Amino acid sequence: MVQILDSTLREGEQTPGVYFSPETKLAIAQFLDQIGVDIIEAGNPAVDREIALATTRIANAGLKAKIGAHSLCRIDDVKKALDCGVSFLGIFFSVSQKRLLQDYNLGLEKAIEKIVEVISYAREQQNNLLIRYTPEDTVRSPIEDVIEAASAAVQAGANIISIADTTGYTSPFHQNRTISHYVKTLKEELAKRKLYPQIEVHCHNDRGLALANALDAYRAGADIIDVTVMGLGERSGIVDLAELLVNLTDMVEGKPLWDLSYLKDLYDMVSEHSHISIPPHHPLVGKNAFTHYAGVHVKAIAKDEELYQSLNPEIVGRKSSFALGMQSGLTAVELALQQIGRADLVEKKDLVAKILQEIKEIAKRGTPIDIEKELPEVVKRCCTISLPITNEICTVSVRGTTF
Ligand code: HCA
Ligand code: CU
Repeated sequence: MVQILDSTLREGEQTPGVYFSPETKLAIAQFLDQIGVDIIEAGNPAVDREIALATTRIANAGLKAKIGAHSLCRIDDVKKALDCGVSFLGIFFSVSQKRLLQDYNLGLEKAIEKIVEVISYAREQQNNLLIRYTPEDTVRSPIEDVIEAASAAVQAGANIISIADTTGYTSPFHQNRTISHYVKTLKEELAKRKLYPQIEVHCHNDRGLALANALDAYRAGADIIDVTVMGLGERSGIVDLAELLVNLTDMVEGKPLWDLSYLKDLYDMVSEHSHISIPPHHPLVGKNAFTHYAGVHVKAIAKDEELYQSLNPEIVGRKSSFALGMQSGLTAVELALQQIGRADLVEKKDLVAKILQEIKEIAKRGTPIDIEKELPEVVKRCCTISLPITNEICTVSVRGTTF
C-alpha cells in the first residue's frame, strides 16, 4: 500500500518568508494525522532550537503517523534529531560528482564512507528507527553511483532510499528522464544484491510536472510519496497533498485510505499562517473548485451537477455553488433570487432579464459579485427604475429590508 510523507513542516518551511510557530506546527500535524498521512517530516532540528522544540512536541503528541526529522549527513545533527524522540530520520547527501567536487571537495568513495558512518551511528542509537537515505539530486547523478551509495546505505541500516528529483528535472514524457525508470532500476539493482529497501520519491515542481512524476513513480511501484500542503517548498515547491490524494483515491482499489474532509480546514490554516493565498481555482480546496459560472454550465448543473462535475464536493465536505457575472444566463439569476429569499420574483421574466443586464454591467468592474450583499440592491434598483410591476414587487421585504 502506498504511503504518504508530508513535508509541509520541513520542505514547506523552506518557502521564502514562511515560518510556522511550534503551536501552528502541532495543529498542522494533527490535521495531517486525521487525514491519514503515514509520515510527518517535522523539520531539521539542527537548524534552530525552536525547530527542535516543535519536532519534540509533535513526536510526543501521540499521533498515529510516524514523526520524522531531516538531517544533514553529520553525526552532531543526527544526535540533535534523535534527541527529539523521532521514529523516522531522513539523512541526505549527494553522490553527484559535480556536487561532491564543487561543494564538498570529496570523491565518491569518501562520500560513501561518510554516509555509512552516519547511518551506522543512527542505527546503533535506535534499533526501531526508520532511516531514509536520500542521494540528493538523485535523478541527475550517475545511476551506478546512486546504486553503489544506496546499497552501502541499506547495508549500514537504512530502510528507505528516496529518489530526489531535487531540481524538477524528470518528465513522464521524456524518454530518458522518467522517474519511473529510476524507481524500477533501483529496485531491480538492489534486489540483485538481496537488498529490499522501500523506495520513496520526492518530486520538485520546477517544470510543473511534480504530480505527473509522482503518479508515474506510483505506477512503477514507489512505496512512499512526498507532498506538502499547497505544494509549498523551495522554488516552485513539490507535489500538492490534496491533488495527490484525490488522484490516488481514484487509482488505489478498495476502501479509501485517506479522510479528505479535513483538507479544506488544513489548507485554510496553512494559507493563513504562511500568508500565501490559495488560488481560487486550486483543485478541491480553492474557493471556485466547485463553483459554476457560464450560462450553459449553470443551466445544466441546476438539473444535475454531474453534467459539469466529475468529483463530488462532499468528499471534501463542500457543496457546489454558482457565480453571477458577465458570463451568467437567466438560470443563475433565478437561482440567485431563490438564494436571497426572493423566489417570488423568479416568474417575472422581464424583471429577471433586467437584473441580468444590471449584473453584466456590474461585472465590468472585474471582481466577483457577492450575491447575498449585492443582489438585494440590484433587485431594488431594477424595481424602482422602470418596471410597471414595481409597486407590487417592491413592497415585499427582502430579509428585513423593505423596498
Ligand atoms: C533539501 C533538499 C531536498 C532533500 C530531500 C530528502 C531535495 O531541501 O534539503 O532529503 O529526501 O529536494 O533533494 O528537499
Ligand atoms: Cu526538496
